[in-house]
Amino acid sequence: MFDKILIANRGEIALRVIRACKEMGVRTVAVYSEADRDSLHVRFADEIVCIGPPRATESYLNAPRIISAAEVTGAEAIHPGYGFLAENADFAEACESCGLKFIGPGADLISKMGDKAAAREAMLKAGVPVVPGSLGAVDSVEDALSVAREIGYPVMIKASGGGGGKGMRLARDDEELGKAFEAAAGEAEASFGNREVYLEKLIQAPRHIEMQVLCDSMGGSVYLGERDCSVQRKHQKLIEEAPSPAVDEELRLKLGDAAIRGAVSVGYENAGTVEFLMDSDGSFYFIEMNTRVQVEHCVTEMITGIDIVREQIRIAAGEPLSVTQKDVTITGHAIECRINAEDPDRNFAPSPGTIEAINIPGGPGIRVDTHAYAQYVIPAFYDSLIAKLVAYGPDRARAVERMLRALDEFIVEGVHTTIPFHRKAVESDLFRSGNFDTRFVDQLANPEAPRNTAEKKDLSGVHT
Ligand code: MV4
Repeated sequence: MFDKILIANRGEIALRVIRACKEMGVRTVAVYSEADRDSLHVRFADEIVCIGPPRATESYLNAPRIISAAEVTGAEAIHPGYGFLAENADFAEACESCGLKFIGPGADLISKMGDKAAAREAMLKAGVPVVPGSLGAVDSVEDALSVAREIGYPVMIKASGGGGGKGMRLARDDEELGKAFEAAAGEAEASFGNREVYLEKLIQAPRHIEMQVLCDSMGGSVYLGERDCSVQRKHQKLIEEAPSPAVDEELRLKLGDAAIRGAVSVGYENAGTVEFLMDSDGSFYFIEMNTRVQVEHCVTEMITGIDIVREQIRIAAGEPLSVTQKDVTITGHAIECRINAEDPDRNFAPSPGTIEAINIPGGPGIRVDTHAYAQYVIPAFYDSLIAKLVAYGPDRARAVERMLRALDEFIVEGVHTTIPFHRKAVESDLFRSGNFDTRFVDQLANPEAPRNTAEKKDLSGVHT
């Protein structure tokens, strides 16, 4: 096991990694920018290194400064958290070439799964269901047109270097495809330095279902159940839950088998998330694989009792997984609300500033992962997440009740937050029914809008 780990991140996830390290007797090094001098991850780390001014490119995105901090403190491994350099293959490569263990999959896997067209192709070859579309990238409008005619419109054009909704375009006919192709390739070139695009048939009103996997360095691999992340706004997840109200035991076995088959076939190591789109008849299709611990990993931890960050560190240290598949059981239901310093009444505009007062919820079944405290100054330089409020109950209905009770207790003064949005969302009949898809946020805002799908069965009671 490592003696000392450097956490190349900030905020709640840096604190989360420090917590796992402390429980394992591993010493911690926090890196921080001048804007985070008073942040909690700095307070609770064993050693701290200021790596630069607030701008991320001068601090949390600056690989040489992070690696230098590891060298001067004698850290043996680096945990990247999520965001920043967590899925940057060059950073992973740089760590390894400096004799530092990167806590995550190897650089080659990061770049392979980071190329969304190559990831698709690898999953297809592994027998994982993928969205009907092009085998890999499409290299001309003619190629795109022939694929579109084969799979049928409407189609999605996606950037190989994109992911998470970045660089996606819809085309409903040949004319739109011709225009969208050039625009998508141009935007991909500008955004990702890679103009490659691929095609997928549009899955109408999908649910966003993702499967958590853990693979160690000696062939051990498990899936920890799915998360339903359909409540998202502009590709930013707002509410996640585990298990999904739309997944029963039979479907969970299929999703888990597909996720493991895909992970093993690409030689995956460490924690990973296999993302699927699921349509209303329960068919599911691979879209992406994320090679990092995700913001929403907490809901999976609550229903399985497995510490995902602890497993990541164990795997990186060459130790076997603590569990085999037969040890993984799903008990109860967990829901996570992302509390962002944003103003839902002003189009979720960021609302940085000083937290004048804060009351953090507690009591039965409540977990709050946060770096916020009274008088903490939320910087404007980074993402707006200030807390993850997780409510756990023996079933979904109880988890909903608890979440509403906890949201009432969660008081933050001095900045706007998404708490009012979450209260409105979770108490809605649509959310309580469990019978929604990625159109949820729009439907919540426009309840009268026609829902152009046949009324589906109430899923609030679905429980495995
Ligand atoms: C799709 C899709 C429908 N059909 N792909 C990919 C990244 C993820 N964050 C959103 N993605 C989607 N990919 C095909 N072939 C629907 C989504 C999607 C979505 C798209 C637009 C607006 C909001 C969305 C929310 C979840 C999923």
